Amino acid sequence: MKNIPVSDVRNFILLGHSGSGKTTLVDALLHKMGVNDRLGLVASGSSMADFTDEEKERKISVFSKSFSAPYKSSDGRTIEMMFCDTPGYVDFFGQVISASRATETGMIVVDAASGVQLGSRRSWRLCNRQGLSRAIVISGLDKDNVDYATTLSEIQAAFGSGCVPVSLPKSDGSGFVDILGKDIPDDLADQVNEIKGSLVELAAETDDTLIEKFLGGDDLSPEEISHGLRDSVASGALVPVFACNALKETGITELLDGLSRLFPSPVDRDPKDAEGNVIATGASDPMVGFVWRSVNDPFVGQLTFVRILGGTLKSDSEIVNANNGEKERVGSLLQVNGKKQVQVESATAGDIVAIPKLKHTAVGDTLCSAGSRTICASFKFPSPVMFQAVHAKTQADEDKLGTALHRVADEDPTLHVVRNNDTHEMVLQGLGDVHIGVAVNMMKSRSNVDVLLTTPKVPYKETVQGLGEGHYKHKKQSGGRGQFGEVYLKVEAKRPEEEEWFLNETVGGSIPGNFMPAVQKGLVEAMVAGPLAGAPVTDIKVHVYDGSYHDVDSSEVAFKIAGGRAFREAVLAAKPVLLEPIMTVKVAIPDSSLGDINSDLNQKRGRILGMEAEDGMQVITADVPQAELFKYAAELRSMTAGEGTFSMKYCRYDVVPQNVAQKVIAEAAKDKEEAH
Ligand SMILES: Nc1nc2c(ncn2[C@@H]2O[C@H](COP(=O)(O)OP(=O)(O)OP(=O)(O)O)[C@@H](O)[C@H]2O)c(=O)[nH]1
Ligand SMILES: [Mg+2]
Repeated sequence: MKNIPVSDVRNFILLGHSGSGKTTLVDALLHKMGVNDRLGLVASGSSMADFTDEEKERKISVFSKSFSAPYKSSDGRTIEMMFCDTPGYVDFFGQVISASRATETGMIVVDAASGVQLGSRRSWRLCNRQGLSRAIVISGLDKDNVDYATTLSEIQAAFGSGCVPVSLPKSDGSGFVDILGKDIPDDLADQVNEIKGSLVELAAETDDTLIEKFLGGDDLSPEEISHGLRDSVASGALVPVFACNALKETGITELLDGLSRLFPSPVDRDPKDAEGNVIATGASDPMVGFVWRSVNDPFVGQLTFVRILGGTLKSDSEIVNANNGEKERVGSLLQVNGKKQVQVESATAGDIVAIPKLKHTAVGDTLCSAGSRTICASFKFPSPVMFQAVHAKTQADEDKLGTALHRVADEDPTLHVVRNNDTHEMVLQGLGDVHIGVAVNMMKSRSNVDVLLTTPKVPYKETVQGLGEGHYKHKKQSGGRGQFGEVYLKVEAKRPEEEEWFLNETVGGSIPGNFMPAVQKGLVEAMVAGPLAGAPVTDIKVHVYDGSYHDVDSSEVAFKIAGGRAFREAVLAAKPVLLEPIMTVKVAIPDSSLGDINSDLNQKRGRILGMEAEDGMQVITADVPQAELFKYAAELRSMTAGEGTFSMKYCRYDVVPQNVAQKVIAEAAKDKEEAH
């Protein structure tokens, strides 16, 4: 794709708390590398990275985007730099997880004014999990009341003493000093020497000649030191800490030089497949590419973003999707830098390219040369925590709703569209209200579909807790042939270990055997909508023990009706109750919110199961009715100033308390009335 050897390629993901300055830094880097002829600004909507309407409107990043360009470093080498900007807002963490699979190094941006935040820690953990090398960039040092030393010590306290500065702010505020570079101001000489000494000691762990040279008083070139440091950086023992002012564009050259010197290239790490086998990275090895992103481009259509791990991907070729065995035709290959798309002929290890119009490939799949088969581990994304029922505004919207929903969900593995067969609603599930809001806007802008969101209906069920009798005689005589069927039955709760739910206990042919299936059908139909709130009846056992028939007038229809009516009567007599789904939630919050969150969970009818400290947070485990949780993601965030997160999974159905059940039953009756 380019004339730069892969050993001179460096791939970075920028991650961190929302608003820490990632996009601003990417804009500064792109300006410095000449990709943009002016500095793009998030605030004025001119950012090269936050270019979509969604991002310009909200002034936050929503999508991960990669940019690459050659950089001529201060030591004269040309390095291909790739930066992937990611959203810090937790609703879009799926984007960050995806992008982390396309890169070797995580650059965690920390805003000097805010220090280490929850998003910084979340980023650190993700880099750990993915085995990425790490850099930390302290930005925003031009802001009021910030102090570099305080921020640095906060970083070291949070992430360890392996976080060592490699650039420092000048005392007069005029710029930054590259610790491994030249032109160190006198007033910083001692501090720089001390840091340099500790860096050399680290480097010397892998290179004896270096320490001898250093102790002998020889000047070590940045290249010598950096070369020795690369192993420590790759192993995570050293996390270089940079400082810059992205908005003022100072410290950017020092940052680019340091990044190109200290961090691994795509071939310095051995990429592995799902089974742990090393993937060969040479250009002539079989091609292996990992799909980390998919976008519906308004002009080009479906664009699949692939990180090449080994071999060469060529335009106008045939490849295979290793996950499903389907062949895929590659027409053109695109290098995408934000809005700019350039056609390229081929791509090798370390490159990120987009392939238009693949038919059988999804995010998380592996693409291979025809004839070879390597599968990389797919993603583990967070489960949804926000649920909204989606309704089309008009009939025209209704016709396109399914397609529009699937279009947005196809490119976002953290967004799910689930049809609830009990409530008959289409439910959009995501990671927060902003996530769902963006999906709704995209349905409008891409598919011109207007939707309304409502709190989803709870999939209640009904059952009984006692024994109830029911009887119905269906008798009609209106000229011609009449209708007759009479059924006596009892209902009671069915225990899980019992298999049979329908028991024919009639004697002497009081209901002839040929009408029994009709009685059963009547029961099955009545169970679809129980007598309390129209919810499905579950875990129930029916004993049909008597009845009567008429030689001429009895029919299947008559027995079906009699069965259904007798069943309703019996359920109402058998202490019927409403059941609701209960979820087990794990809520992670700072200590300071513990009291508020506990009392809120109590109000939500939650049962606290346990509490433990984890990663500096308190994690509460509780069983909470689903009805209380549809908007919990948003509520929790506002109660904890954005710091609280939670996950949940279905646990069981449980009886709805009387006072709540009465409201649900009244609502259901109102809905039924309105529907008539
Ligand atoms: N003064 C000052 N402001 C900055 C600096 N970096 C970013 N900002 C401002 O902080 C705000 C947020 O910056 P972004 O670059 O959008 O932050 P981000 O990390 O990309 O945020 P998300 O996309 O939400 O994760 C913007 O208004 C920037 O102008 C900086 O170095 N100095
Ligand atoms: Mg951003």
